Amino acid sequence: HYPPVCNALEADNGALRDAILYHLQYSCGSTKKEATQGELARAVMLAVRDLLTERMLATEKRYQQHNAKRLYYLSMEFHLGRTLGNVLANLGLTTLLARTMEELGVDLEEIREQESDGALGTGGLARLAACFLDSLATLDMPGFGYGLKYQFGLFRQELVQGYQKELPGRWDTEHNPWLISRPDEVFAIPMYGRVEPSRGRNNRYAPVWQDQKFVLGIPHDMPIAGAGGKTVNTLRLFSARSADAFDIQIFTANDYFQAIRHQLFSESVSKMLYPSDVDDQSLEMRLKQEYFLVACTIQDIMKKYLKTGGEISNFAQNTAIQLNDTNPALAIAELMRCLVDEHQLDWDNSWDITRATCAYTSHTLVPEAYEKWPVQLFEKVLPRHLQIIYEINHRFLHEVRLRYPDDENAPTRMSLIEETGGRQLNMAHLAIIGSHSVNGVAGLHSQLLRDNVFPDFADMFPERFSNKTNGVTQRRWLYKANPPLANLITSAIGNEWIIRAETLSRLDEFAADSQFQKQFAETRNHNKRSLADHIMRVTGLVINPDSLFDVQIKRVHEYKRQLLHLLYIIHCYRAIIEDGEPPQVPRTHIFAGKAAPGDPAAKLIIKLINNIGQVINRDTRTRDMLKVVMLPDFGVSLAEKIIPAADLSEQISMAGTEASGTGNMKLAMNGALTIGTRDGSNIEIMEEVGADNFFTFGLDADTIEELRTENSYNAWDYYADNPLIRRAVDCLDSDMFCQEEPGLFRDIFASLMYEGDYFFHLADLESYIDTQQQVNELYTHPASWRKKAILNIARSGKFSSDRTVMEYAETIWQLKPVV
Ligand code: DL6
Repeated sequence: HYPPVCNALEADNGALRDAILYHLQYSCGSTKKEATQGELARAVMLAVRDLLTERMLATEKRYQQHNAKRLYYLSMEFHLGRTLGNVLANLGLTTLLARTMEELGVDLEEIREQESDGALGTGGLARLAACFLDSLATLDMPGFGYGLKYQFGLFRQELVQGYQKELPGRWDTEHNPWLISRPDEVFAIPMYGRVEPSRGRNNRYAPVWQDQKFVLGIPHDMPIAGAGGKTVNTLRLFSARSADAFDIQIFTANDYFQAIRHQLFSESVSKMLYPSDVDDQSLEMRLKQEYFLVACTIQDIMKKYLKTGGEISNFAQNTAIQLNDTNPALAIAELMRCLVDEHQLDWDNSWDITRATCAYTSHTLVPEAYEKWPVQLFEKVLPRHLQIIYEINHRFLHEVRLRYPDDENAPTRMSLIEETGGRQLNMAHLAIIGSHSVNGVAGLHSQLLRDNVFPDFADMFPERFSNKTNGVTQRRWLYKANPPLANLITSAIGNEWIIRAETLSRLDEFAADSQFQKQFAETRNHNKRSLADHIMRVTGLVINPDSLFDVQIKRVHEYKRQLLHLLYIIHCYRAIIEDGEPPQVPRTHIFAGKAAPGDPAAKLIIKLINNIGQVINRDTRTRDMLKVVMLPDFGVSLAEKIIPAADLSEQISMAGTEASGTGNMKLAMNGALTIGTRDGSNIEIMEEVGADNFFTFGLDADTIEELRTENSYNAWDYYADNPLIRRAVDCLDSDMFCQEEPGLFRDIFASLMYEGDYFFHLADLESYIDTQQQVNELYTHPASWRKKAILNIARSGKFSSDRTVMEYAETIWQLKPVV
């Protein structure tokens, strides 16, 4: 169903103009003459939202008529980016709106720039969730996102003298034109209090949770349009409101200040995404908000289900819940509570329903990312849920003992309650036990989950474990982000690729075609020049648009090894200034990424990138052979500018640490060649595009694991053996890049040389430098480079999130399109 038709609008383009002017007057209280750019943007978005709302209502009606099974995708994070451009692209309205705006004397681009990125989360799982929503709607599947409407989204990053500074994000959740608030559909969420034993029906043990504090959850719906606009699903975000009326004490005491304090207490639940590693207070807030999300969601799902006449016993046949990592894993305990306490179902039936409904995706191999809650805190906030978790654990450990009678440690290893280092609830264990499916997000990741992270569970429930390699939506990341390339592709193979990415393979036959290559080079030059302009505007730095754009854009974290890339840059710099050896091709190294506010090591790496850039960019000896740029405030919109211009994609995490990566897919889909380790989905990208069209280097995950287990890796060996490595690493011990703050980078030197180089930088550096040399050589042969770049695009079809979502739908959710 692509390209879409915009129905009556195409026939009567005055309709869109009238809708915009209507909203300008009645929603913004302004006139065409007086309106600010912000008001114009709001009016445009509201007019477009009207179109979505009609379709959203029609979609819901269709789902009801078909009594369709629904998927609820629970995630604490959704990283949406800007919505307007995406909706216009998916509805095929871009040209019509541009024309309409022209008639109104307004530049559509400027209007689009007014919108800030919807960044409700930090991790790659947040961006993945947004891609999944796009694919679900495009595939006409009843799949709904459920999350929180944070007042403050992901922080905005500024670079002040090279240091990351965190400022409040710009996404306006209060007056966001895309959100439809539903204050009448409020949910009351209990927390704290205590549980009293009691006897219910048939003298059955029926605990009563009492003296709770209530927080109200207000839903806000964001329409999510699929390509062609036939299906418009929703992302439902909850905000927290005070529930004074529920708190009899406050209500009767009539104490104004107490009431306001209570209001603040309640509303803080959705203020921001709380980190769990800062202090006890934010840990408690984090627990409350994770519970708030799952409790609002389960109440909402149940209400909708019962309203349409559903029988509780058939709940799982009609409902699938996907847990986006462990953050929403409490949904398992909450669904049990709802079935047992509120619907008086017996335990075994409730457990069968819960397990058949829930499925869990893990997105990490970083041990600290697996959530654990101190039992004491959990008991204070969610006393009834603790009882339920104890009961789940009790029954589960009984099964474990029966299954592994000779392994007396199995119950300790698999328990939901960890007894060492303070009693803690292990949420990954809860997620595995309470789900019918557990998946990783790339082949290697899923294998490591089975073999290293959860071997006991994989042994006990082998049928539960599977792999679902991630994907990204080609509609945002190619069609919308890179119009010159998208148009070229369409002119060669038609536009089916927009909804069937596998048809990109038709480009294979154009890879060696000199005319196509020439046009491809033109799109690339155009994009590189646009990015160079942007860099000039933001940083004041002039870069050579004909240089090789070497791009590392992702969260800054030690395991992603921005430091390895920096060591290579230092190596090149010293080769120029000391050996008089200019690189074979001029390069611009482009970095962008945020560090977690509580990660000092990552923050120091950001400072190092900036300082290296400052020294190198000023040094006239490097002329325009070598430049280093750090662009601030990485997010979806910035990625959309950088990716279409990238020549080389750096995916250089230590093997065995990156669960999958999705930036690697976006870059390959846009024709960048990858230099990458055998980690995460790099492995599958290399398999798809062919080893000849991918630069790989470094130790693999097994070797690293082996060296670690034998304790036989010693960074000093590499330091001693290779003078080039020594020369690069020594710079960090000197003040070469920190004249004004002597000794600033010694901690980095120490982490490499005295603290064991946990992420094996030195072990991989030589092979990385050699492989970068192959990159240079290939770049001096433009026809060969372009051929490989085109082959990367042609063979990236597998990495569409449409494929990923179809795999989830078929094998986990049993979800069908409702056309
Ligand atoms: O699955 C999406 C994305 C993966 O591509 C990344 O490799 C992985 O790091 C990321 N994980 C997270 C969660 N937390 N941590 N750490 O965002 O998920």
